[in-house]
Amino acid sequence: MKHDNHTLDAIIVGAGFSGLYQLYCLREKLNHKVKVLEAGGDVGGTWYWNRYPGARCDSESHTYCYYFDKHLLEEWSWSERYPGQAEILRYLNFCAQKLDLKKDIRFNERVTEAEWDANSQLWHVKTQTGQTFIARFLITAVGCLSSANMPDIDGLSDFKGEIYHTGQWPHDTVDFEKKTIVVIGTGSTGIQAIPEIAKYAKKLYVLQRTPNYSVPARNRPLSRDFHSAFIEDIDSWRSKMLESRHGHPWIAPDRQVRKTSAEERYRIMEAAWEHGGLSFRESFDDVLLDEESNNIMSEFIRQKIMSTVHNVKTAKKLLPKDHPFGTKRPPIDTNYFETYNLEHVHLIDVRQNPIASCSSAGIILTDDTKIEADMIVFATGFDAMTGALQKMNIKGRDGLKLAEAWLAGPQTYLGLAVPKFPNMFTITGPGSPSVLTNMPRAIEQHVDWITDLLRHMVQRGYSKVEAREAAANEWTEHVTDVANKTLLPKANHSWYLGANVPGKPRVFMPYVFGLNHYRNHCDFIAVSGYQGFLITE
Ligand code: NA7
Repeated sequence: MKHDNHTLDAIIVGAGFSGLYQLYCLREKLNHKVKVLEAGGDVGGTWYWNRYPGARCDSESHTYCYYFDKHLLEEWSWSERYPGQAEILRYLNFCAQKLDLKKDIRFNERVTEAEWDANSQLWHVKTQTGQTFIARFLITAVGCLSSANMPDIDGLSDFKGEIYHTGQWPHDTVDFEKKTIVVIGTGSTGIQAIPEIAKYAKKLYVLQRTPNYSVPARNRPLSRDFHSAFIEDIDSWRSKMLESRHGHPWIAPDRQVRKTSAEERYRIMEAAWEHGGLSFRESFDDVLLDEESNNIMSEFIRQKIMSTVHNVKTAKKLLPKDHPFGTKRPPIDTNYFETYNLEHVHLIDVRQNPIASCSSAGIILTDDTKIEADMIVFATGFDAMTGALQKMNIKGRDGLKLAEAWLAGPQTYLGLAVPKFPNMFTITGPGSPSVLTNMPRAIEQHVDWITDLLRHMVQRGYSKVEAREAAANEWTEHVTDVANKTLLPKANHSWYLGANVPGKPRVFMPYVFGLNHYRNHCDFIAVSGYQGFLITE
């Protein structure tokens, strides 16, 4: 593509798993001139920001990594079954160094505005430091869970102690020793952080709004032998992941909870519980489709909670009852429920007795209970999937703001492109399988697909591509339809639905039908000449 020296072929926003791989593909495969703009001070994305104690990936290490380059797989060996935050960060730095990526990344460069210029047919991208970058393509690689959700609590600014959000954790050590700490939130993050904070705190108050299901992770060290066996068998691991709906190396057997005898299903659940991890849900294939089946599995977990937590009143408070298991992102944990057996850990139900305000000394509940604290940790999640995109003030054709285009919920074609936003791609955007998968598999699929499309354009002398409105409408309707065939939209406060952020439209955002089916569909779209896209010179 022809343009002057200052104009880039592409700007990629974000230097996490997606941005790094997209940079590599465009530079090495298409010889494109590319810059990555990254708000953080280094590579890592999610793993750069989420440094809270206990931060760990729920996908297994040897699957939560790039598969596009055999050397990267061979040369890196993971130390534990699930990778901790620091190890993932080291891994991404290793990849960035091996592939010589950092020279094309501008760190501490937060995008504040991106506008499509119809005359030049280029994107003008402004950053917080006052720089403007110009490029033919804008590719967002901002992650699905990167815009922190901070509740608006009256008087919070009066609080004299320390305040942290898990998604914006400081780089300096946070000292919990001898402190009274309040943790708000019991999603995946809270469930990881609470046992770790409890190890050091003098007193820990957990403010729980919705009790959550959680399955033991059963983390453990990985041996050199494991790594050697894995390397021998990479192709089989890869194909298992590609065949699966979630990009994990396991596939739910053709087996339904309801149709399995009580004795047999108990045996299966017990074995899956002992094995630990996200595959627990996959031990039957109807858990997210059939209410009765789901309830049997949910009840199994409730019994586990009752038998783990010694204090019956506390155990009952921890029982999830208002949503079916798996309809909110299911956490996996290390000693989460066991932590409530510690004398200095107190569980407070803020659904029954909500947070009213904050004073200089701590939290005040609606019934006027005062919880004095030295520190408040918000594990309150994210404005998921759309938050980070909308914060960038992206303007497409005729000055249309992305936030306006998505007023009633995100509208995308394949989760990859948005009508009226030409030459823009959203890696793992709303409407794609993304957060329902083992992310690196979804990311590699998106990046490969975008790269192929750009190659197709270069080869034919095209310079502009835009999703057609009708195709995006049809896709968005399809995303909703397939979600409605499952139990997933039944969780009232799920971030999948945007229901955790006040005022956000309730639309089920990720694509439920499975990464395997999604990949086939995207391949079909490519082979058919990029149906649903308008591609022009
Ligand atoms: P989540 O899963 O959105 O969890 C946030 C938690 O914070 C959840 O328990 C919320 O309760 C609670 N919350 C949010 N706002 C409030 C207020 N105002 N008062 C009390 N409690 C509140 O975020 P995570 O960071 O744990 O996990 C996000 C994803 O990261 C995770 O699913 C993995 O994919 C990785 P609620 O359930 O809404 O009642």
